[in-house]
Amino acid sequence: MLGIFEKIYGRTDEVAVASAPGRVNIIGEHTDYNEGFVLPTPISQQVFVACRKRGDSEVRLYAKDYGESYTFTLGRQVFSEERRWANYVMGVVDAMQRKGLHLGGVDLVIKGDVPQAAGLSSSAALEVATARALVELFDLKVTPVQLAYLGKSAENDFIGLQSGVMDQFCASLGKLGHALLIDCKTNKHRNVKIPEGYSFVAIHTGIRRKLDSSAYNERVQQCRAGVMALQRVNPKIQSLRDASLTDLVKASAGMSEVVYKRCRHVVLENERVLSATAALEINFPAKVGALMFESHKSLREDYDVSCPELDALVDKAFKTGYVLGARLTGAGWGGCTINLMPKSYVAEFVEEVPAWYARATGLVPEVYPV
Ligand code: NG1
Repeated sequence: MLGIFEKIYGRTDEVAVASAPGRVNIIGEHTDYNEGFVLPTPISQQVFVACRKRGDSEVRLYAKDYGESYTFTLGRQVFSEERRWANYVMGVVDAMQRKGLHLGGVDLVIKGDVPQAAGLSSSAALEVATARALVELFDLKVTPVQLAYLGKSAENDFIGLQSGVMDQFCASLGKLGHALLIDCKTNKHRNVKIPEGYSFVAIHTGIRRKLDSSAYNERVQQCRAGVMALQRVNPKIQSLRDASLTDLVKASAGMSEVVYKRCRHVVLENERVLSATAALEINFPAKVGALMFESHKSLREDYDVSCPELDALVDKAFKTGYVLGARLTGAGWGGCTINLMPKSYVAEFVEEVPAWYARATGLVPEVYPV
């Protein structure tokens, strides 16, 4: 990292370096922006950010993986169509300034190996690594939870995606080898050890998921519509997190069928996250796996965010007989599935499933053991 920094900016004294990992979500999809529960785990791939003060208000960025630069002036950051990666840094700077955190100009380098557009949260890793590096460089007082919310604010207020806090929370507070249970309403969280002898393997469909913000934001709106209908039967409900299946049935006459199905996914997915956490804690991975298959079915049928390639991979995983659970991970519409299996079967999975998928679809899948 310092070698690249020196090559681009000439010196490496007083450089702050920080990193943050990507993540894969074990279970709890589209629950975070409904104040629900999620259970992601960090992956070993990370984004690194190195920066040094400049003494003026220019921010100069260099993205090693693209060989591209971008410069902006503090307080004048504007969304860039050509340098989309730069928006994540600008979004974090924007969020920090709005929080009254005092920054100056910097020279900054980014590099990383988190696969992009794969549902592995390279953007959250970049946001959290950027915020961490700036916090260290300017000696700011920011807690890890606040750091996660700075990243979320970059997404929501600068990029324009109404995403929840799961990815940034996991990038900021996750521990390798552990699942992180996050209560997105209270920010309570705890790391839960993944049982010895079991592995999660992510496999990419080869469909680069353009996080189609309109389809994602449409789901957010549908959930809000559901909450409004639920409030008419139970005014205490603030978000889908507060609703039970009984509330939903009572309120169903006041919502469209599509909204009802979206809400049903979220309400039941929250229950699945808590059950999966308990199952991990009592060392019962087969139960976690069964919940993962259920989650995928619900994402496909009720939330309508799957695609034929994701469904084919989940189906194939089921048919192996040794994969305990599989589901799409991340927002959906392409990207990865996550598969739970005994460690002793990882080699067989990695050999069998991608080759089958390539023959069946003509697409080249990448595999990421977690
Ligand atoms: P991915 O697809 O990994 O970017 C997105 C949201 C999450 C969450 C999931 C669905 C972003 C940056 N993140 O994750 O907050 O809502 O979808 O569970 O949009």
